[in-house]
Formats: sequence, C-alpha cells, structure tokens
Amino acid sequence: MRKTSVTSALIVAGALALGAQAANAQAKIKIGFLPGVVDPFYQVMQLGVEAAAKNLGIEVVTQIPPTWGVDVQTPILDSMIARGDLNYIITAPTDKDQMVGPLKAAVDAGIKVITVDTFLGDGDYVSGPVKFPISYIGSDNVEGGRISARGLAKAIGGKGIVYINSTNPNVSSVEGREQGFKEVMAKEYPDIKVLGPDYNLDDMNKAAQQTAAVLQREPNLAGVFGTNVFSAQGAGSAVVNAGLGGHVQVVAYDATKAAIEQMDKGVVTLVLAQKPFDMGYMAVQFAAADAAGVTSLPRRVETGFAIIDKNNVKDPAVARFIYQVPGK
Ligand code: T6T
Repeated sequence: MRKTSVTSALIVAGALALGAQAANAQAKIKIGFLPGVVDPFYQVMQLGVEAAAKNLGIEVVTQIPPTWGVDVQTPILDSMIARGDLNYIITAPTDKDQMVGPLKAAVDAGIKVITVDTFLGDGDYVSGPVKFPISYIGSDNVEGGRISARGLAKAIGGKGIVYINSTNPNVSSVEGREQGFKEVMAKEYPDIKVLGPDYNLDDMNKAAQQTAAVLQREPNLAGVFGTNVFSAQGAGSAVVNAGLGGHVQVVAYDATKAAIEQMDKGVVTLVLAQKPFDMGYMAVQFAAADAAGVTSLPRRVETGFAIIDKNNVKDPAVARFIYQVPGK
C-alpha cells in the first residue's frame, strides 16, 4: 500500500471509530423533560421533544407540573435526579433564582441541564452569574414585549391607558415581556400610561377578575397586554364579559386556539406566537450533539416569533405557528 492510501485508510478507520463512539454515546443517553406547567405552549414543546427523540432514537422521560411554581417543580426535579438513569434534563425553570440550587444539584449528580423557554440568572451562560446550563433555547422575550407594545399602541391610536396582566414575578420569560413592553411605552409613546402588572399566578380566573377590577376602576382603559396563555385568556374574557370587546384592545402573548378565536371576534388585536416546537426539538438535538462530543453548541438560541393579526391569520405560513395539539 502506498503511503497516501495507508493514511487515508487510517483516517477512514479513525472516523468510523469516532462515528461509532458518537453513535454509542447518543444511543445511550436518556433525557428528562420537565417543563413549567400544563398548558398548550408546553404541550407543543413536548411534541417537538418527542419528534426529535424519535428521530434520534433517544428515550425521554416527561413530567409536567400540574401548576406553576418552585414548590411544585423542585420535588419533581429531585425525583428525576434520584432515578439515577438520566444524562440530561431539559427544563423551563419556574424562577430564575430559586431554581438555580435545585438544578445545580442535578449537575452535581452528573446530569447536564438545558433550559428552554425560561432561563436562570440573567440568561447569559457565558459570562453571567449562572454558567452551568449547556444552553438557553427560547424566545427573546424583551423583544416580544416591545413588539406587543407597538402593536397595542397602534391599535389604540398612540394614546390612553393600558394595563399589563402577568403571571408571576421573577420568571425570566414574562419578566422580559413586561420589561420590553414598558420600555417601548416609556420611550416611544409618551401619551400612553401603563398600569400593572398584576400577577395571576397562572390562574385564568384570577386574571379575569383582576382585569375586570381594572376595567371598573378605569372606565377609559384602552388596552390590555396579557403576557402569556392564562393572562391573555383571562383578560380577553373579562373584556368580553364587560361588553367591551372591540373597544378595549387586547394583545395576547401565545397563539392558543382561544386567542385566535378571540381575534376572530374582534377582541384580540394581535397574537404573538412563540415557537415551542422548535425549542423542544432543538433541546433534544443539543443533548444528542453534546453526548456525541460536540463542543461548540451556542449557549443561547433565540427561536423567534410569528406575529399574527386578522390580515395574515389565514395564511398557512403563519397559521402553522398556532399551538395545535392533536386531539385537544
Ligand atoms: O408563555 C408561556 C411561556 O413562555 C411562559 O414562560 C410561561 O407561560 C406559558 O407557558 C404560557 O402559559
């Protein structure tokens, strides 16, 4: 054999060995998926997780907390760690500070962490206070808040009183949305006054009651920003119940079927669809890539939005981002 062919043969053999190693690593991993709460957003994310797991031949153990919060998420996480057979946990931390300790315990037990939808600390896993997660894969929620503010401002003619209904403090996703929304209103719309946020603790009925109380107190209320599924749905039904559909404009974060129906009825002006399927799918791919030895995975991936209004809602390229869960 000439020298070059020997070298090529060695390279091929080496590549095959590496490939086999990678395939083994990939085949062996087992992932825990622990989202924030039962809702259409995370159900679609689960579809993404399952699709990627199927394509890559990876086993996933999913546990979805029935309600939002550190108290509910932590014991489920602890039980995932205690199983002893998981290599990765894909999770949406329900508090950016309080979930650091419980998730660090996972890392100490040899489990790698990927956060989806929400992040820990300030979300900068390269130079921020929390560095252990492999990556954050989710929306740029500050930008989403800005988009929502501009949409609502336009719908109300650039002036008046608007109100934010949100879920919980110290959750990176909704906190970013509130921040971006307030920032744009303060900088670009001096004639708009912002009230709130009120926190509904992911309870749609509470969101409706809180919005109804604001509608009573502020007869001139021009618009409401609902920062997630529960906030937007509760806010929308309060507006409808007060007979103010179309008079008080609602911007809904999260493209549930209910939000789209309220848009069809003229209650909701703008719906911001996140991309939960992408978040779930990519998180599993990242785990597989990490297990296969990839060392240059991005520490932050922004998945973008589809901005839905009555003019584009029937366009299949946009409508595909409405949260659809088969059988629901
Ligand atoms: O808006 C999503 C998610 O992005 C947020 O972190 C929590 O609430 C939702 O799951 C919607 O209910």
